[in-house]
Amino acid sequence: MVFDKTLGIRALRTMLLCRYFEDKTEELFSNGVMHGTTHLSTGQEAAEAGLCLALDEEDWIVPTHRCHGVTIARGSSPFAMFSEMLGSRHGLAMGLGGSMHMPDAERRNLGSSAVVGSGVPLATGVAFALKKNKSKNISVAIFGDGASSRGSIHESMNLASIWSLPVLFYLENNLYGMSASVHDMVSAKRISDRAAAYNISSVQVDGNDVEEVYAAVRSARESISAGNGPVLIEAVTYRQKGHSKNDRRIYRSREEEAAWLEKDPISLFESRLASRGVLLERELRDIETLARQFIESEAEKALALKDDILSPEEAESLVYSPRATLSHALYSQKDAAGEKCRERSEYNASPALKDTSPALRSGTECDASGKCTAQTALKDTSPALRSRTTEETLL
Ligand SMILES: Cc1ncc(C[n+]2csc(CCOP(=O)(O)OP(=O)(O)O)c2C)c(N)n1
Ligand SMILES: [Mg+2]
Repeated sequence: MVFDKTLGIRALRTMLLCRYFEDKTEELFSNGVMHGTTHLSTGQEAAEAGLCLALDEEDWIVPTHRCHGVTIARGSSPFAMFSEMLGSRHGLAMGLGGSMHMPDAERRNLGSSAVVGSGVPLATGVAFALKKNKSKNISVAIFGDGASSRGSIHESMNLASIWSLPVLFYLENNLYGMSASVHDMVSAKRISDRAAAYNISSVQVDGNDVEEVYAAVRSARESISAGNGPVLIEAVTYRQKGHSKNDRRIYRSREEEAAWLEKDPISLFESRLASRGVLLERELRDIETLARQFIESEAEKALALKDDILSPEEAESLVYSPRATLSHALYSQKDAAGEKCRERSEYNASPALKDTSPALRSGTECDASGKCTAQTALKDTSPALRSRTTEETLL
């Protein structure tokens, strides 16, 4: 597929923002300004931009732990992403999540988890909801080559196929899962071949070619949205940096890395735009400069506000699980009242535990059959839980 000038500039700018965001993140980690860990997707920009540009604004995505690029490409604010990693209240998860947790509901991004492959069943569930609500939108389950052997992904593909769910299984095959080469870890010649076992159509694309990725996603999206069931796209790419920080990459050769640098997705696309006469060298440099300046200024804003963190009380009011002592106290009250609650796990889910629910306090959580009704009661009385429920209903 050949992009027109508008889409070409958009794609280039998106990829540059992803690249410069990762460069800045690496710098801030190396300087000890950011803490924790981070997984850079430098080199995978075409796979990320090609995917996101081809989606509808109302489609849902569930990224992986290596989520920065896809989050940028989906249109999230780099300021909010830097803030997330710096731990401030201005972050996408108010600083509670960090590098691997960047949900952005406005952009239909459900966020990722550190548990490899865990987003795939979630995205499949989203697809189920979309189908139930007769939506034309799709859900995208993003996962890596390492994750591709996890059982939950195969269960998801099987169900999605049986129920003909509107889900795009998007495999970012960057050739490694930590230090393990895909060639040593996956028995199939191509990972995407596995889709056939679930009666799912699949295609393998050059994940460093933004136009090829975009075309494949557009066509898959069209088919999925028309009700033809799931599709799997395998975008073959390369992570140019280590798995996470502190990875000296002793499991692969410098020659291999150099060969893939030759196929850098941004350089390739810039040469293509120049050789087609779409953009002059000078225009390419201007786009680069503007993208870099934007990322720099977003980082500066985030750094200036990095100490603006949530108070412990605010942070606690945002987590699902109550403090152990609090939930233990509730169990004790219940036992003291001689009531048996068979579904105790239902006590764990409430951010509103410190909230206003008289029902929860009065110990009337079990109905005659022993079923816990606390959640229902909370839904009626707690604004916090009510709004969360509305969000869930939207799914
Ligand atoms: C269930 C689970 N198993 C193992 C890990 C440790 N782990 C973190 S990242 C990773 C590699 C994932 O590889 P891949 O799916 O290819 O994604 P990539 O890191 O290459 O983007 C592993 C094994 C984990 N976080 N969760
Ligand atoms: Mg991988």
